Amino acid sequence: MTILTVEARQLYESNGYAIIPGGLSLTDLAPMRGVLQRVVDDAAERLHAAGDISSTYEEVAFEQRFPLVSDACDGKSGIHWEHDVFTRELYELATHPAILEAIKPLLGEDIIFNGDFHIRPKLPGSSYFPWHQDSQYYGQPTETMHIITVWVPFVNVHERNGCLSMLPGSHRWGLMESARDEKREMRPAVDPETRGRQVVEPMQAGDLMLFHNLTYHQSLPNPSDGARWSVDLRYSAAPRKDMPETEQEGYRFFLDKLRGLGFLTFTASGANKTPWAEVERNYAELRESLKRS
Ligand SMILES: O=C(O)CCC(=O)C(=O)O
Repeated sequence: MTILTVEARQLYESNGYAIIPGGLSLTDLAPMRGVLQRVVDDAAERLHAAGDISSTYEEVAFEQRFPLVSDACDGKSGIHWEHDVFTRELYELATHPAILEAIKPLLGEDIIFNGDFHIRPKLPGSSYFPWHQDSQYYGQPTETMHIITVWVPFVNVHERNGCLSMLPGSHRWGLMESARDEKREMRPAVDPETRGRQVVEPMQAGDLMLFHNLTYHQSLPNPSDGARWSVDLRYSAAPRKDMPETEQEGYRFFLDKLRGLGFLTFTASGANKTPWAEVERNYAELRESLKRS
């Protein structure tokens, strides 16, 4: 069982992030990789049957196939990553004991999965995902919360295919001013590199990157010929009545916002862990109620 070593915990606390090498094995990743392959396969079959692409590229390797499909249909694959992969496999990954044991020392025994997760096939030719603190996207009331992103690469990531780059210690700067650009991506009002020195973080498939909601991070361009596949999963301590009022306010604001965006929060650990059957039912109800509203 992977646990957060004393050293990794100290790194998380001083830098605002830590990597756990080999936190998940390739066997652990296989079911979710299978879902991603299935989603790409279904899209390729559908687009091919509609005459939108001339090949399904089924012989092509995992990293190269989606870029080819996406290119052939001008990026209109019709895949909604966050919804099409909300499966039992995703649930099993999000509640994997290795991940929960890694974050328990930082969040406590009772953890919620916030529900907002992102599958990111960063395509060849993609540029930087710009510097940001996640709370700039979540909203100001979340500044007082502790939200951990667990970023997991499905392939090896490095400087030549868009790995993450971090600004150590930036989680102590508070929430910095930012505004959205024309692509709806946050841009910092002041370049954070004027205040800190970035550390580029190559990782192997299955390594876990844990980072704080105020830690500045970006991802590098991807000049390779393969997609950089990753998932980011987000967690908080289950809200408690003895938390400071500002933090409780952050939870109310944030969990409401996530729900409105169609993300289902559920208890990921402890005696009240939500079983998959209930998660599946609640998710279907949430999607249905959003469709009606
Ligand atoms: O995966 C990426 O390219 C960016 C990830 C990121 O910014 C995040 O998970 O908050």
